[in-house]
Amino acid sequence: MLVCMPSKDENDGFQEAVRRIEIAKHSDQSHLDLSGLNLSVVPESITQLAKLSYLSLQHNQIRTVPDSLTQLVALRGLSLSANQISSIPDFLAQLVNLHILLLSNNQISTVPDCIAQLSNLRTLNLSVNQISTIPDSLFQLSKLAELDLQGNPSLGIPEEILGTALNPKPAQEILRYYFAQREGSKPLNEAKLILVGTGGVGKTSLVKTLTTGKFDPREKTTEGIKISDWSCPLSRDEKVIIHIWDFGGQEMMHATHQFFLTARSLYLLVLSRRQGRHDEEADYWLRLIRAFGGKEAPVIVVLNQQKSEPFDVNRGGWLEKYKENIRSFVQTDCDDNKSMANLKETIEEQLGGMTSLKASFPTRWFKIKDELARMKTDYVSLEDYRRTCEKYGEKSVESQTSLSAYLHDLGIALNYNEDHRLRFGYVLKPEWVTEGIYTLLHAFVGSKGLFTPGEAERVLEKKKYSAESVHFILSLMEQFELSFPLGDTKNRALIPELLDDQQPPLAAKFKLQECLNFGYRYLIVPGGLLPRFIVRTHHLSEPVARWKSGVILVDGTNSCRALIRTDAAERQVRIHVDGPQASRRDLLAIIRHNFAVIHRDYEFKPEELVYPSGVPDKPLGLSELEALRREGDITARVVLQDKTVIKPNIAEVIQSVESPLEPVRIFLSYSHKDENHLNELRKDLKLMERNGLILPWYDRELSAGEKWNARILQELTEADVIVCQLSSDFLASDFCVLTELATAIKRKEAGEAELIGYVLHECGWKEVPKLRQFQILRNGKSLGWNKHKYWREIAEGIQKSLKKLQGRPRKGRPHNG
Ligand SMILES: Nc1nc2c(ncn2[C@@H]2O[C@H](COP(=O)(O)OP(=O)(O)OP(=O)(O)O)[C@@H](O)[C@H]2O)c(=O)[nH]1
Ligand SMILES: [Mg+2]
Repeated sequence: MLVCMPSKDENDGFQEAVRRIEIAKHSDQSHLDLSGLNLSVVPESITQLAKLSYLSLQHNQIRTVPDSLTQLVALRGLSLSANQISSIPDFLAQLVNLHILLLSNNQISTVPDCIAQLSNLRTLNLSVNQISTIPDSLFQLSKLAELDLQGNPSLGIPEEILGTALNPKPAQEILRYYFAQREGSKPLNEAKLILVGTGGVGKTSLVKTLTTGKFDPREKTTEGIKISDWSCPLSRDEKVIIHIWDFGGQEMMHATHQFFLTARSLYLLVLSRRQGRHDEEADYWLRLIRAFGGKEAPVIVVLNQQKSEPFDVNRGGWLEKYKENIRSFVQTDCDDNKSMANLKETIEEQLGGMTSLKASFPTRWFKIKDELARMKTDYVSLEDYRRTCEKYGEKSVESQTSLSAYLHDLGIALNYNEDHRLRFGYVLKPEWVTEGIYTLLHAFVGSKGLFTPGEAERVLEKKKYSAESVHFILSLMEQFELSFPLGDTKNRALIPELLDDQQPPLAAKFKLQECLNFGYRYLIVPGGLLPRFIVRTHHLSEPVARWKSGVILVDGTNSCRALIRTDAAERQVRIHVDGPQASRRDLLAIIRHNFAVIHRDYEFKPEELVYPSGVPDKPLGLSELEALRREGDITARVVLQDKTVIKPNIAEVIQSVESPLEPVRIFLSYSHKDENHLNELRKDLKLMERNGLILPWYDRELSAGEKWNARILQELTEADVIVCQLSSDFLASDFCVLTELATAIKRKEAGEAELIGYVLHECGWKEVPKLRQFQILRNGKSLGWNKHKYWREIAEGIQKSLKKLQGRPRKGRPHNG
């Protein structure tokens, strides 16, 4: 028998391990850390720790997993990461209580079937190994939530599917993708190229010259977005299809562009000398790209029209500021073949480095994609999309969703199915949507954004849009917060982006010194910010009190008024609230809540500004004041125009703008199969949400790649109210019942949260004893034929319960203010 003894230089570590095991044995310790001890063998005495729950052996020199570990029957967590292990032994399956198994940074090439016997496993980390296949049996690990397989290139799973180390994707999603792809796959070889820049810089000319080799000096301005496909050779025998999205540069359309800037795309930011103000230009577009296309969205900066008007920019400065994004600078002229060849080469080079282009696409996904592309209609319903997926063997809803995210980002089939009003889940011809929206934007410039649905139909009828599809486009515009229905007798809607530039005389009547003042300072005021705010708060403003860059809101119940307007030169939005002192903070809370929701879409958060009483022109940074308060400072110092110095009380200034009511946080628990129903409720809760009274959360708000399990649990433990949508699918879902419901009950029993339930349809909910803890709305009556009445009553029921909660200090989470 070969006995492995530690070599001399490992001896210290080995002795230290023996010592720690001895201590653990005598103190009945549940955790033992033997990491970083240079161990190649584990002391045999470890077998005496039968009660040990967690053992770390990471960062050692272990080549073979010792079979002594099988004695540690109580082990829940085992880390063998960063060793030199090349195979996982079958006896590991005996550790049936393992929840966490970490084997990253080893040399493992095969995952044995025995892992599937670890039925309690929640986390399995196999990152940075040499794994080339995964056994089908892993699917049996029904509790597995986190599976880290990064750094195993032979598996061929793209990053988008794997997630990142901080935000891994759900394990089942990774496995589903892997097994689907194993049945046959090939690189996707499609990518999206997006051109942005001010009007007239030469975006369309560049596209045409690149794709056809011909330059037309009489190019016309692009209205909306022009989409074209370009078959581009990456190497001698490899061609990729590039979907080019050429954005019209006119300012009026910038706000709308945001909705079509996507991840997994390559961006060309085009500038020309004539357009001037290059630093600001670049800032504006790069911020927009980062906010919507992702922090690391790749950008090539194209300095165009060099022949007639040569120019350069501060390349070093820009690279410093946008190092994650700017990949290259290229000087071009459409009339100069050499520079165009250079641009083409740079694009090809960048495309070559894009992982999404090389992502291995399961064969069945290709079939689905091709069938969607063959469809003659402009859009299909979510059900039709799912049917097509199923026809080609893609039955898992999660995989269907992953595929649709790809199709959306690539601009092959857009999907906006989060909105319950949108009957058509999938838009197959993106141009059909963009042309519809931009046509309407142009058509209603004259009426300053006012129109009736009938007028919209007539405008789009000329472009062969059916009445039904016009309804779809209008719903999409509402969803994008580009327009809203005025609710008047003519059924008119308004696009605030097209409002008058002039502020009404009413605005000048505000006495700023006497107001409660607040503001936001931006690096650049994003296009469409105020129009979007006007859409969100339209229930508080009159038509005459809205203009393109401002609005006056009136809070009828408290007779407070607020003037909100942008000061583009100062890069600020300024807010002035007038009315009874006691109620000003209520209206300000609504305003701040709505800005906060819009700001969520921007990567760069503005600075919040507060003002000492009576001094509307001396802003102080709110976060700085808070820092000073934490340090114990009592007063701030402000030098006025006439050089006198005032010392406002810091706490008073902060308190004057603090929200008197914290929104009630609601967690919506439901089965994904009933998602359409949940959307009905969300519509009815919308107004309360916009008034800052509630903050609803449901798991569709998880961002791509987020650690879903952890985030759901966090939201659950922070919610003030947990609302359960009861149905047979809800009760059949382990996650809904075992995790969400169980946590909800625990929190209710601890007096931390309120529970509300409503019954979607008869499902035997009375049999579930735990549900007695819930306040069941409508006495448990389920959704009948009168849908509207049902949802109104459910929303009213929730509202009533919330009224009781509002203002009451809430347990279970830190309380501000
Ligand atoms: N000489 C020369 N003219 C150019 C070049 N690029 C564009 N132009 C001219 O500039 C004008 C505007 O070009 P477009 O390609 O339409 O510019 P654009 O950026 O697409 O403009 P929008 O669609 O309005 O945003 C046209 O008259 C082009 O012929 C160039 O590289 N050299
Ligand atoms: Mg153009």
